Amino acid sequence: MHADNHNLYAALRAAFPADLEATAIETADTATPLFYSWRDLERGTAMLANLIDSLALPPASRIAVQTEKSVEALMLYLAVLRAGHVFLPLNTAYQASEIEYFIGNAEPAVVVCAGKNFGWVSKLAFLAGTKHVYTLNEDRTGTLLDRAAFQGDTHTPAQRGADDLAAILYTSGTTGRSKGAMLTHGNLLSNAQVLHQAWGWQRSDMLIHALPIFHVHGLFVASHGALLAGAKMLWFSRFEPRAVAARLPEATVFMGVPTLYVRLLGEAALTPAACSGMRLFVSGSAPLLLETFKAWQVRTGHTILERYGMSETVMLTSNPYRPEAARRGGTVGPALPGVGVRVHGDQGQPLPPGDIGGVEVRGPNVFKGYWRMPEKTKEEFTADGWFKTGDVGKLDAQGYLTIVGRSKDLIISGGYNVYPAEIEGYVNDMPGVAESAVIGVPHPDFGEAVVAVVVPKPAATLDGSAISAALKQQIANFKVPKQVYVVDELPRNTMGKVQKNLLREQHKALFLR
Ligand code: MLC
Ligand code: AMP
Repeated sequence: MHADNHNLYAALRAAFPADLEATAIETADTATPLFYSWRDLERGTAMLANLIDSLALPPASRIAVQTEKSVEALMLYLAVLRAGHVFLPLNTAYQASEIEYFIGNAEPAVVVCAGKNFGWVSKLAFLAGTKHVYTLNEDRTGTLLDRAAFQGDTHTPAQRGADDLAAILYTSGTTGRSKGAMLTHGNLLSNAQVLHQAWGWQRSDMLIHALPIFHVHGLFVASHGALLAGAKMLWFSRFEPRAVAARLPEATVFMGVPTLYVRLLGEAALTPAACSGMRLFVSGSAPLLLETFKAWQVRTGHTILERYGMSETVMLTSNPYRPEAARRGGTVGPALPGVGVRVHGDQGQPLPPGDIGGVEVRGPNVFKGYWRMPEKTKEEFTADGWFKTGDVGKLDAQGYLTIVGRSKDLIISGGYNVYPAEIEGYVNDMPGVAESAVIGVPHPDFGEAVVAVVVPKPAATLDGSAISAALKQQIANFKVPKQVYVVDELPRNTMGKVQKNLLREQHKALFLR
């Protein structure tokens, strides 16, 4: 590798252990376990990168991927980095109208999808001008690997600068439409290196990887952590609490959204003995209830380390790794080294410790901007260059951050983001609907659950379950409201604005009874 090549793959490759025959990834839920050595990763990603090179794509082409989780899907991500293009992961739950938007907006040169979806995905992609559509299935079949099989198994990582794009992650959208957060090789590598130090990653670690790989948590925080340490991963294609609990005795690190911890607590096999080899449990992507934090300590003898981040910034804060006693439940810890975190008031004024305001951040991890939205990007940064997270919080005298809420209208359900405006858009388009309000209410498993409150047009009759059923045909399943209420009118303030806080209060006990 050239000394000034900032290609993230090259940095990860440099961390592989000397013994390339050692196991890098073991699958936990394939029919029989599969063992991928470090050499397999090196060769497999070389073949995929050579296939991508053979397409002679324009620089920084987007490669959009909607496939089930597999080691080959992870290799595809690494191969896109290696070839110097831009990885665009898509949630497997997304349906046609959602995929149509992402493909139309990102204009990917290549789309990779599950074989079962090839018909509709390829149609959308070809209509949007995409030239290449491949398939990749969970069982390692599909045209992508068929084609890569003819490629050479050595490849020199493309020369990339720290500021060159590595990935686009679609996120947020207060107006109902997602924005593509552009992350660079430098953003991802700097954050991976900081976490490597902060969490004491070692070659002897074994990470249980049970998160999806289309979001920051599973794709970057977890995978980069293990790869940059040259540590082994035990790979679950989906989270099954019983199966994960059974493998805890072999592991040293686990990462999850709070729902994963809540579900693991339901397993009798979760005991101090099962966790005796563990050195680190990390939680993030949504608030970890103090109740879960404490229950975990009692059941396992371990203190969960909660950290905070987002698609636009990767990781921002983390509770301390050492000493374990310095991890404080209900807080997300101090800023990571090199990251700036401050809390400002409505008028942009700095606030003293303890006061609640908007969380603003800066650092080498902060993204380059929203894809093709320079105006939106500008709005989200302060005049002095800090990114406005949309989270509301407070810092204490020791610099620990507590997230107390969000100024953005966002629901986080089981670690997935749901934008009320997007769901309201679909509901409002249905026949007989005058207007709607979508809110998040407390849920024992998902943290928050999506609920819709809908007003019919005069003389129209609406049925809540029919609205849910219709939404299920249109949008990702986790976005579909768990409950739909039909009401005569929505509560409004004197300015005519819908008072969602009153609706949230009214329905707060819905799932807690
Ligand atoms: C599944 N369902 C959900 C849901 N996941 N409902 C609400 N919220 C969710 N998150 C519903 C489905 O709609 C379906 O309902 C039923 O549950 C079964 O679907 P499933 O796919 O079989 O569910 P399951 O496998 O149990 O998934 C639950 C889960 C999953 C918690 C394992 O949601 C998950 O992996 N969450 C992690 C998300 C994540 O990685 N976030 C990181 C974002 S990164 P029906 O009615 O259709 O049958 C980020 C930055 C940072 O935020 O800081 O990390
Ligand atoms: P995403 O857009 O999926 O990257 O989601 C990022 C958002 O998740 C942040 O802006 C926060 O609102 C939320 N988040 C992530 N980690 C935590 C945490 N530990 N506690 C509370 N909220 C969190």
